Amino acid sequence: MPASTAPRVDPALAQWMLDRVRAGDTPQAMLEAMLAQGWQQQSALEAIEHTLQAHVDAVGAANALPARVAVPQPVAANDTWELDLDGHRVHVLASMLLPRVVVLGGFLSADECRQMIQLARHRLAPSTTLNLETGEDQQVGDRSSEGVFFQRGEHPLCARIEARIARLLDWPVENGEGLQVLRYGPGAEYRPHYDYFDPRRPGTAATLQRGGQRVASLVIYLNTPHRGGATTFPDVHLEVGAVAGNAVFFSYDRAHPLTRSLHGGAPVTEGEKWVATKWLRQARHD
Ligand code: PD2
Ligand code: ZN
Repeated sequence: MPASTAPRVDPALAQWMLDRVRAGDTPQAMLEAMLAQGWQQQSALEAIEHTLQAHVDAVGAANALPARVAVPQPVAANDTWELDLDGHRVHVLASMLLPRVVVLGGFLSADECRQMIQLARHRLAPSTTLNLETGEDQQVGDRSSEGVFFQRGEHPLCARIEARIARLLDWPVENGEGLQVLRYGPGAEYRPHYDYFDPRRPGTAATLQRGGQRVASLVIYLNTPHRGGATTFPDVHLEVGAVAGNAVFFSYDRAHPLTRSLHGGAPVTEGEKWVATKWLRQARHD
């Protein structure tokens, strides 16, 4: 019904109708109740139709699938198992389509891993996650690592790794968030979560304005924990072992669980685990 001709329905009346629908009343029963209260038939019918249609529209909008977007893709990961990234040789160890997951061997050298840990070691702070209601960063029990965010290009080693990632994924360096180095001590974990931001939650608006949606993640293992610490994909019962220098790439082409990109960092049961995470955005992230 066009807005200009839509009946104005008192919010309390609309709520009464929705409560009756939820309680199992048919529109006919509702109409009879309204007629008994002295409503004119035509007005009652219009009010019922308008309220129910508005309700159906709201439920539909809340459940609508977010649009599919373009995502990065490791170059030649479908039929080439050895990649030369500007002189650095990387192996594709495993590849899965849904969720899109690619496991890479030798993405960083032992020296690069060591140096990256040294750069981060003295700057660690408890990890946070975004509160989806308020937009604030907050510490939560689901994520018990410590970490540090580097600016893009903050150190020549960061710049070299960022260039390698851009080459691997054919995705602009500028679309990447700065590298985040994380340390998980004994018992620390990152419980299963999605890396994309749910656009329907108010706390995600500000971050979505900076470069759009996250569309892919690359978790690079900087050491090999003694026990535990795999990256897990619970929807498909996949565990990727944390092995120094290796990396796991995964992408999500819409902000929706249908991507099956739910993933977590399993608890470290002995020793410690260091990773560098790179999140890729749709557009330039400043
Ligand atoms: O450290 C991990 O394995 C891990 C698991 C899940 C890291 C992240 N998510 C992340 O940094 O988003
Ligand atoms: Zn994650």
